[in-house]
Amino acid sequence: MRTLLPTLAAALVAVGVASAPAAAAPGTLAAPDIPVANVQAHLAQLQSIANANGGNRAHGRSGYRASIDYVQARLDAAGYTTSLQPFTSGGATGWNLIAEWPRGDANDVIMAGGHLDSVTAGPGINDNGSGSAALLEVALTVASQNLDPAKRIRFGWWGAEERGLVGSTFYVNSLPATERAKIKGYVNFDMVGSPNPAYFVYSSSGQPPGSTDLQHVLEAPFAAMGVPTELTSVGGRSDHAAFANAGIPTGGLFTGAEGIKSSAQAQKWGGTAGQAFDRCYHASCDTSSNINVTALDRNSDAIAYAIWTLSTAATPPAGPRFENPTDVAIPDLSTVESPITVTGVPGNAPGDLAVGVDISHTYRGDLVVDVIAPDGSVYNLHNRSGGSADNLVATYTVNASAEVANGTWRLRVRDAARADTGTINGWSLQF
Ligand code: DPN
Ligand code: ZN
Ligand code: CA
Repeated sequence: MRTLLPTLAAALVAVGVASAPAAAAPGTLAAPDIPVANVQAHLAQLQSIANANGGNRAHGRSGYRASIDYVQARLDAAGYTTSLQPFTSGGATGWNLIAEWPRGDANDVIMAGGHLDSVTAGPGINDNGSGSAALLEVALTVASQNLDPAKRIRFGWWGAEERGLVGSTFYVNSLPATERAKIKGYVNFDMVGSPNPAYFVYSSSGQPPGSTDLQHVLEAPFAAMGVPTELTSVGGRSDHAAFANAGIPTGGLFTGAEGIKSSAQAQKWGGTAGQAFDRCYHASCDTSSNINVTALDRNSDAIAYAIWTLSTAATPPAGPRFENPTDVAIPDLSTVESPITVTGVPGNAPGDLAVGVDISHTYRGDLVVDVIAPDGSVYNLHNRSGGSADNLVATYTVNASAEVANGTWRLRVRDAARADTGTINGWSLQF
């Protein structure tokens, strides 16, 4: 049993949340401790389903449909509004299961999801029974606590992830633009009980603006538990990808797949160095015994913390926003600038000035990007990281509280290496 309360205030400051969750009374936890035994009980059900259906829960097989039916029945009984979204892949029908907690602002949606299908080789208990079961138990806890959030909470259990992110891509592509715009963030949970676990949080680097807040909200509970985390770039390997492609902020948790645990990682997390995080990844031995219960427990609690924090936080009142959408070419080996003139903002800039940057470039490791305050003070945003990845589309938080807000701010971009070039598509300052 652990409490997230002592560091809650610090965590909330870290994510820029203005006030504590409305439901938290003094002396109670800000987010419930999810009993891992309940998550394990869902995993046992998924294992039984695989056992009764030829050993797997894969797209197009009876074990997938039985998995959907199990999760949906539990959610329906708890008061969720659920729906199945059918799609076709490889000549077989698959389904996404969408569940909404029918409270909070329907125009302001926080989504959490993970894939429910396994590979055909085995029952897929860590990949991704673990994320599916943790999400289910958190959803049931939202219901049992009768959570009354400011935002609408929507859960997704995706089909056919293992065939190439098919279900989640279908879901996002089916949403009209007005519906997409209502989704303020998506957090993904794919493999959260690996037997030789890492504690990875999806890095916001290269993800849509706003993803940094999600990264922080997923890091905070581990900090409160005293568990070190590492950032990981999961790229297009799981179901957050479709949301990111649509410009929706994304984040997630991951305890590792076929990657090998280093000795430094074994030292801080325990487990076995030189061995895969999950030796049964995509194999027949990904069964109920292929789970590290401590990792499953910590991740389930972290998911609950994120859902509670994201859904109950009042959106902090936004200050004025300024932008310069003018294209500025970035020739090879050159320095260019784009100005924004700020007027009518009294006093100094905030400690969390949000600087949105949208740069197209063929090699972002070439770039040094600074924001320059009206008095000439330089704040570095990006210094040649990211290697051969292209474009730099990100929002940076700058402590600009020493700067007078009014005046001309400049985005300075230096291309410091030969060959690749780009364009500043635009940038913004959110006070
Ligand atoms: N997408 C996972 C799978 O289903 O195989 C593996 C994975 C999950 C990789 C999360 C990276 C991050
Ligand atoms: Zn997976
Ligand atoms: Ca260059």
